[in-house]
Amino acid sequence: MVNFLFLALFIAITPLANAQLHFLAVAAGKEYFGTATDNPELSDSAYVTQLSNTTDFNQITPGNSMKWDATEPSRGIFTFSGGDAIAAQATKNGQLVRGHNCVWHNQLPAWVTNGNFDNATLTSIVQNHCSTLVAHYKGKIALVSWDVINEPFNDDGTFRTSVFFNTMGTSYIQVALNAARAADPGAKLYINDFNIEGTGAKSTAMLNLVKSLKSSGVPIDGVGIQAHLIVGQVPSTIQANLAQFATLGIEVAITELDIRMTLPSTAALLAQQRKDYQTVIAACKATKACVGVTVWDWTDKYSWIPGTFSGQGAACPWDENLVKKPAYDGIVAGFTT
Ligand code: 9MR
Repeated sequence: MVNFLFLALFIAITPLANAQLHFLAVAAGKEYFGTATDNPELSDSAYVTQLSNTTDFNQITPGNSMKWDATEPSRGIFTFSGGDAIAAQATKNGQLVRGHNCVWHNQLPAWVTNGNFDNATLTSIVQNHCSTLVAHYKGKIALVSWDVINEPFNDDGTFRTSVFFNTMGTSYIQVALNAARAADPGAKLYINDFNIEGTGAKSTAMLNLVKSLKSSGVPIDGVGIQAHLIVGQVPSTIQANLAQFATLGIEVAITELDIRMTLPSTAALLAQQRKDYQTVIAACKATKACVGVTVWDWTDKYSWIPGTFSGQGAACPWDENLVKKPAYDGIVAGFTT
């Protein structure tokens, strides 16, 4: 109660320009506002200062260091040093963590991709990987959720081919979810994907997958909506789409938000980006089941976008010099209006 009064007072006296994203998220009924981060960035002290500003970020997601290539580089040999460094950062700051991720077609060691395992062997490999990874962090960090399955669909809503799908069919999904549940019964288990922000074939496929998992008694607590978006192209159905997921009795989260543009950035593009951030945040705010929002790093200095989409960038709410952009005010407006 005292905390709540303090928070209410803080928000009341905080001018918009200094508004704090986590406090505003909580005032809007959410559990967290957070950001991705990555191990190489932790040696940048100016970066770490803002990463540790828990009035903006009370949640972090490791961008890479809990993935399969980092955590089980050889079969049965687990290395948690990178993930543990992010976990230690979160614990030091009192921040929540989203675990990311157990099973993904990308960033796999060659021994998994090229192992030619049969169904039974790969099943036990997936089981062992998920249970060892999830068990390692159980009780060590303030975990909000695990992305147990990452990016299972193609954009047309068909299942993505991968070593897992090709060998095990869709059973890899339930194998991973069951293993994660057994390893940490308290962790919320998510399936996470991109291009499911608006209604459409891929979002429908995700809805159908969740329905079928639930009807078979497979544990599933949430859907992560990545939201790697493009300035001026936020789907107009985003709020309706979030509402559809909510009707399944699960939670949703915006897990990897960034909104890219073709460079150079202009005042007009930054103004549109501000609106776009506001639209996404407002959709989460309006959806009770939407528990939080994570940006896929907070500064353009460490964004993945320019390295993947040539000529594009400026996708984050802070610029390369760690200065807030209009997008920051868009997030504030999304939570407060
Ligand atoms: O941010 C991550 C980047 O540093 C890696 O190079 C990349 C490799 O695939 O993965 C990025 O994170 C991805 C996330 O794990 C899943 N959704 C898409 C993200 C951007 O590619």
